[in-house]
Amino acid sequence: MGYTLTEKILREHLVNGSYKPGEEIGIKIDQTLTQDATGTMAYLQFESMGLSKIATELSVSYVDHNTIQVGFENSDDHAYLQSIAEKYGLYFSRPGNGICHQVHLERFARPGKTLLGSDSHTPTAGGVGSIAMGAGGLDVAVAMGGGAYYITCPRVINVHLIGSLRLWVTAKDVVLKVLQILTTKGNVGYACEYTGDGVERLTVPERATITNMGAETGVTTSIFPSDLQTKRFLDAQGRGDQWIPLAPDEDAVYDKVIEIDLSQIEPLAAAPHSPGNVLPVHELNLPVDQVMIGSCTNSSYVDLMTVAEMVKGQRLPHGVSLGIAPGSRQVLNTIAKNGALSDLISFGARILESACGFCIGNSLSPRTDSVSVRTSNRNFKGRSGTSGANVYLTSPVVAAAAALTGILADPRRLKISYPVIEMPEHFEIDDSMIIPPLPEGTRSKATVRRGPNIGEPPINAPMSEDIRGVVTIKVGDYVTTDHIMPAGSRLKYRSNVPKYSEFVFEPMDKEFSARAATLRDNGIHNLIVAGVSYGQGSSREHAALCPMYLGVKAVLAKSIERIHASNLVNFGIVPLTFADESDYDSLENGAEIIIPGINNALETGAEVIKAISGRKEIKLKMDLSKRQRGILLAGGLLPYTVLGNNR
Ligand code: MIC
Ligand code: SF4
Repeated sequence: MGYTLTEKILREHLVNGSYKPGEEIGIKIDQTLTQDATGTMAYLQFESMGLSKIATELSVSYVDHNTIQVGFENSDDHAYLQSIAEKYGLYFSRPGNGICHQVHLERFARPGKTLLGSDSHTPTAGGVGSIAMGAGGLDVAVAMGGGAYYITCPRVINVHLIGSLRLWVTAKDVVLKVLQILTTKGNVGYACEYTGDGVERLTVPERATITNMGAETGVTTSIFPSDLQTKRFLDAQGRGDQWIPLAPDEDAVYDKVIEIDLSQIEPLAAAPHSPGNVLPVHELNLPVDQVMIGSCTNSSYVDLMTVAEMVKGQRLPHGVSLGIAPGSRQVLNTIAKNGALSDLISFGARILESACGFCIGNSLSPRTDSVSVRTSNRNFKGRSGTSGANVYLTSPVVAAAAALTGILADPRRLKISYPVIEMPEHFEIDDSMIIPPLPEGTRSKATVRRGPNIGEPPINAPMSEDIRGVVTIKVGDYVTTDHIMPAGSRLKYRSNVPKYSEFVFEPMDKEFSARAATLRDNGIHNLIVAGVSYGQGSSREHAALCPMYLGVKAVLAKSIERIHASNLVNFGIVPLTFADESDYDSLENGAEIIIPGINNALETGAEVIKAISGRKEIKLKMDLSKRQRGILLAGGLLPYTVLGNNR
């Protein structure tokens, strides 16, 4: 039986465990990336491991999330990150150089390599045949130090693409179709591997749109083969020497197969408030207030050129506001030089920095009750910065059509000819905003710059004998990390855990933080009760780190998403799932809970543990590896690693 491409690359990087889907394996990581919103904490954690340099082939620190710089906090973080890069031997991509995933794809991602990033959209690099995964910052810090990264050995879904896309239908519609089929839940522990003749006609930036938003299904990663399209892209980026051909074996066996005929896909949109809420655009016909084009999903050269061609010579309707954030300085400079930027400006677009910006809700929030059409990948309620807004996710051509007409509708009704834009044979290459690592002998002289907003990462105590506490909050299904630990205007506190902790669950329950802190100070443990798919979305480890700081000891949920579950373990919070889901109904806010003998259960490897609430006994599943139990006993991955365990 042949190997899937996922299996081939993972087997080559296997350093712990045996390759059996469903079991935990340790993987050697070749490349890491961080961004500033998760990176500062990751490097603080790296520093506390006491290592003198990074042990990866390549690590890049990007600044793309917090570039608004209102107040000193963001700039202090940037200075800290630059000084860390100087000291430990990282590349540093300066603010203004672009969004981490877009820049990594352009300049660093390589077929056959493993990449771990402290951002959930790291799988973007799967577009060039890399096994690229998102993780919490602490996991990335450990990988930078040479430690393995642990995942559940994935089952592989084969997404078999046949046929060709019709005009006005794009890669974004392909991934929206995948989301319609797979939904945003139930895919934990899987990887998506794309094959079929339809793949051959998709360029690398198109593939990257698909692997990027694959994150919304909850799969560990998504990957395309490395073929002549990959070679064409790497050649155009002046990196042709890094190309190697990679494909699954002819007789590879997959755990699931989905076939999609590209010629049958229509322009689609994800309606509020989930990327999995996918509908054909022609069913919508909605008046639009705002259109935002950009993000790591859709801000490539071809994406923006297509938009520019569509709007050239036209005028933006008075009721619509249009913002455009090119994904990288390479893209921005190219459209500046060829005149397309001027077409966009003349049309009425507001040109934003090459950064995450609007996507993370830290600028251009739409007005209350508005309809905002965005080319990004997440439309969770309130993520745009306006909880009353209705955000629809679409392709750039659907977004441009909405900007032209003020209506979110099928772009084919515009009756204009489709501007076919080719990927250039040579991209403009200028890496002057990427500072390379200093030669090794000069690094130790670099001093780390720490502003007043940057605190030490808090370290948890080892696991107590029993958990004795109360349900401090009970939440429903699909609670995202944006609900647990809001970004937007609160983002600037990422390096200041006590301050950021004041905003845990802010969008759902403003009193949570104060309530939890009081209980913690009185020696009472906090517990979170949740429904299905708890912790969807971002990789932000603050959604575990800050609850840990507030004294949360366990999450009792119907199910928990992959990255968040590992983050909980990394910060000493026990992820538990109900053996009988109906027990969820019996636990109310404020209910007292005792989980006797948790420490012992972790030590002995029990798979089920009993919790007592009043007269009721509740069975909870502990689906944890031996290593994860060790981490929980130590109080988290940092104490566990400092104790010398994670090699
Ligand atoms: C996101 O898109 O939600 C983010 C902001 O990029 C996060 C990372 C973060 O919270 O800093 C992600 O996707 O992991
Ligand atoms: Fe940045 Fe948005 Fe991409 Fe997250 S999803 S990395 S916030 S552009």
